[in-house]
Amino acid sequence: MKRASFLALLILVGTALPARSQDAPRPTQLVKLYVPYLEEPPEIDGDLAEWKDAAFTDGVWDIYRLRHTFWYDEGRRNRLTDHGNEGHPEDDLSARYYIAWDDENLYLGAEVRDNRNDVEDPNHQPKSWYSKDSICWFIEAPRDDAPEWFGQGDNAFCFVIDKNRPDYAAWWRHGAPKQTYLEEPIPAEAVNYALNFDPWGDGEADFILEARVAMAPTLGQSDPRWQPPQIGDEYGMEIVHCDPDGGPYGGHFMIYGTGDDDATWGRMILVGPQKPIERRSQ
Ligand SMILES: [Ca+2]
Ligand SMILES: [Ca+2]
Ligand SMILES: [Ca+2]
Ligand SMILES: [Ca+2]
Repeated sequence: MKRASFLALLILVGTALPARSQDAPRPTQLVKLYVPYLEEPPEIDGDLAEWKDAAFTDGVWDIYRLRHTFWYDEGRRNRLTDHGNEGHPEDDLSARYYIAWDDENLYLGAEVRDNRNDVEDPNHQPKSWYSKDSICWFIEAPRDDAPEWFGQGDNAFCFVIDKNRPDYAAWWRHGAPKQTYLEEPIPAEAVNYALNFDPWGDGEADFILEARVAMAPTLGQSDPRWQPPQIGDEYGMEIVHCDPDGGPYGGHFMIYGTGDDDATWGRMILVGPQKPIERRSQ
């Protein structure tokens, strides 16, 4: 193939990608995630100890576990990068995620092992959490079966793992009636979050994130059908965890879904309080 036509082909393939991601067959399965009610509001201080046993968590996620999920798409939706100074894949990124709710708030937490903190973004925009170390919870509330791309009811609560806590570090991408992809910081009165770096004393890029997001000023703005939460309500949820580690875009995990199409997000059922797992004495 001549160089010029090869380049033309590359450009064609490149420009076709966004359309392809919308047209791609979506998985025929959805996960169900039973998210418990918290009876005692946690203190947002970067330590999850007081509520992690009462929250939804399904254990450690790393690239090996993701490889065996039905939504896995190697190199595209789920990937890590090697810039020549990265550890083994399991040391590159692994995390436990926590989520719970009460009458007013969603509680979001993560305990993360990362080999490098990277929030430098050469093409920085306030909305570009996806090219910095960040964790983002995609929530549709209430869930419906219509596939939408950040339309009415779709929200992303994104936390950039930056010790300087810039204004854009708690970001809200969302839809609204007849509007899509609205981009703004989470309203200050609707969010509180804490970061605790190197919590286990053996990795400076390791961290704990603890956050509270008020639902009425966020979910309630995105969809007028949203009502104060009740046991049995169904939301949609996906987690996107970005890990550039020195590259422009870099690695990311997508968990419970395949991207911005909210019809692929897991079914998040609001349930009552959960007792901690009891261990037997023998
Ligand atoms: Ca706490
Ligand atoms: Ca990493
Ligand atoms: Ca939808
Ligand atoms: Ca990182």
